[in-house]
Amino acid sequence: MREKIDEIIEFLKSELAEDCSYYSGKVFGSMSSYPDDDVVRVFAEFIEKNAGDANIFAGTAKIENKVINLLGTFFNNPTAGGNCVSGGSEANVVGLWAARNFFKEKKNLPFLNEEYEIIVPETRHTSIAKAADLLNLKLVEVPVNNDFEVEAKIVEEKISEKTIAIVGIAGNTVYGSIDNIEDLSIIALNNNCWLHVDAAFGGFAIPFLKNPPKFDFILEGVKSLVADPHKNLGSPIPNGCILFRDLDYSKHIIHHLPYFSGKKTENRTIIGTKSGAAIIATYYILNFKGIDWLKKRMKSAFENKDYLKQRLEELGFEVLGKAQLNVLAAKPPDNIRKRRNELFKKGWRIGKYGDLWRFVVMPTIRRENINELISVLEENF
Ligand code: 0PR
Repeated sequence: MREKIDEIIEFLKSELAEDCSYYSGKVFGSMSSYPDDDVVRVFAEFIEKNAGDANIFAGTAKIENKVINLLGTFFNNPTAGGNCVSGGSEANVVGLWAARNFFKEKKNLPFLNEEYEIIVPETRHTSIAKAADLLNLKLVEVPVNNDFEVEAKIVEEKISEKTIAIVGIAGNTVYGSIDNIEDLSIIALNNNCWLHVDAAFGGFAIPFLKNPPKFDFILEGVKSLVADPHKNLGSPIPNGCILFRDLDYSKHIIHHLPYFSGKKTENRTIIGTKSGAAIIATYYILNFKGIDWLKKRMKSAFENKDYLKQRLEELGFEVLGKAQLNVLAAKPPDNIRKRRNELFKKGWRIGKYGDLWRFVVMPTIRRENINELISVLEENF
């Protein structure tokens, strides 16, 4: 049997041959990476855990709560409540679902559901548009400035009695920009509005910038925040987190699974069955590898981002925005732009958004990977 499974694994590998691998160091177009070996070990050890049922996996449920508590403290609110979910997309939907239902609890709403609005930067992630679609809300998109940060003044102008929530992005998918969450928080407070922060990518990066802007629960207006351990924190996929200033903010999305084997039937997420192993691996990282480990990891990612930026600029790329986080959006020079297909065929994966190339410098990217990329870009230069 053992030989048989070895054989089958080789066969599966051959079936997967056309996949790229994060281990190759050639993937610059993705916010995911490979987890450290010790994290893989923890993940594999606890592979059977289903964090979707706290009656069967009571210990796993406690660890999920510990993860939320640790993250609450990390994001300046030790009493935050929330859940681990499948990723940033689900976390955004859950956050905005809670915001909508919280709003709908106000009696005698004069409009139809589909007339209510969420005000978002035009550069929002697709999952915010999915949330609006699923929740039957109108997406009101606000332009961004030259640094790809939302124009807060326009956000305020757009607020009306139909506004359910404002969304701010702390770590933009394409530009790495960080909206002025401090301004958005004041606007939200002044207008009695829910502020949802999408820090899926930036949550574990922004705190390690030299002069980090405020973006989390330290700002009173922030009611919900998304941060994805399966991005910069290096957790195995799937793990995103949705945090609420207070767990009570999510009480209007509670559904029950009454046929469960014990008393814990409450659910505040979209998915039911979910990977306990990923949550336990996240707990391992936060509690045992620790914040200093994360700090070092992000320091290296930022240094490599600065290095890549310099090398790209030497080649004639125009890097846009403040380029603070480990994502670079850059206009390639014509001679390089033409070589995209060739790069793709050689296994390089670089994001593309209109005429921009997008480089995500995940913490697992090493200096030699950048050097190799640059030398390929320099070929026939
Ligand atoms: N919010 C922001 C700001 C994001 O950048 C992303 C994902 C999400 C929410 C949604 O997160 P999940 O993908 O966990 O649901 N950003 C990446 C992107 O769209 C996701 C990704 C990762 C896509 C790796 C491709 C890939 O290879 O680029």
